[in-house]
Amino acid sequence: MDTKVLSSGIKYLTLPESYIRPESERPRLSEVLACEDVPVIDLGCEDRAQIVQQIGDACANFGFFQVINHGVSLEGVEKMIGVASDFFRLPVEEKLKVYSDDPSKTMRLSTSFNLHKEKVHNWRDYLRLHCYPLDQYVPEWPSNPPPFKEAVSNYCAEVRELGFRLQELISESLGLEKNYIKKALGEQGQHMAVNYYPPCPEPELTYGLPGHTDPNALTILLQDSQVAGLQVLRNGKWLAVDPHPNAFVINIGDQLQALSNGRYKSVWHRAVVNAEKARMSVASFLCPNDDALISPATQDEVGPIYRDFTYGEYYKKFWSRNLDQEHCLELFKN
Ligand SMILES: O=C(O)CCC(=O)C(=O)O
Repeated sequence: MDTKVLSSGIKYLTLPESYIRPESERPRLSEVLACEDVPVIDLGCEDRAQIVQQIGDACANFGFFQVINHGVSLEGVEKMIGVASDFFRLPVEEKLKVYSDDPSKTMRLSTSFNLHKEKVHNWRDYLRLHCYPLDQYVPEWPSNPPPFKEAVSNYCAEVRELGFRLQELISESLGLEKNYIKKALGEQGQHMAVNYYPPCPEPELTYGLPGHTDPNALTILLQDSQVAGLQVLRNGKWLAVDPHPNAFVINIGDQLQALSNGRYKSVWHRAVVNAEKARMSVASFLCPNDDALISPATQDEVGPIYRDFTYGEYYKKFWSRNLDQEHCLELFKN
């Protein structure tokens, strides 16, 4: 390959060798079914107890759900998508000004997942941004396209509010006081991955992102409204989560699985690619403070499943590995 990113303008007629998964690890797209009972929770509903109940059920049984009437403005979402698309349309030389494959960088355009740790690459470019506190990180964000910084900052602030609202509802659904999760996670960080999956010549042989769970607390995912690609694992089967109009997909991350002592599931999900169309998604991650001690919030007969750890320790471990390895949380089991 002669450029560092996939979104270089080069058209690939066959899949380069370094992206081809061994037979046993391929996505088997024809076997994937539609996820028909994906919970869609209306946050505009006046019956809070009902919302709490729905969220608790979704977290325990699915590890993810979608939300509508979530309070993030349509204008904010449209501007976010607009600047993200414009960024990936820039000439490759311009994009490469912010390229790095060093995961410790707080702003970078990169490709695949963790280039130096993985054996097979993934058909994805992504712009990864640290987003909180905004005044610390915005100055280093791309200034091309020109409206990027303003549109993304506004979006980040709105999504952060939604995340906190969800954490309150999740706390209540665990029988905890409303502010429990927010207090336990300390001053939370916020990261964003703007994912761009170009059309892929052989989607059966590779992934945009292979199956993984998110290492953070909560993920708020804006899916491409036109092109499907997100799949979740449920009862051993991969199910396609088609975009729902004006909804966000909410994923429970590893930290809420640990904090709930395994009651809530950090959902396995993956992104597949397709031959005709490029796909974008914008994942916003709420991350505990590095010093936050993650320990079970609730007592139950099984005793603590995981040892106590700080988020800083967990995050370092996560990025030292490849996505395809055993679940990172397994390494913290008692
Ligand atoms: O593109 C998607 O739908 C999933 C993205 C994702 O899982 C991630 O960024 O961690």
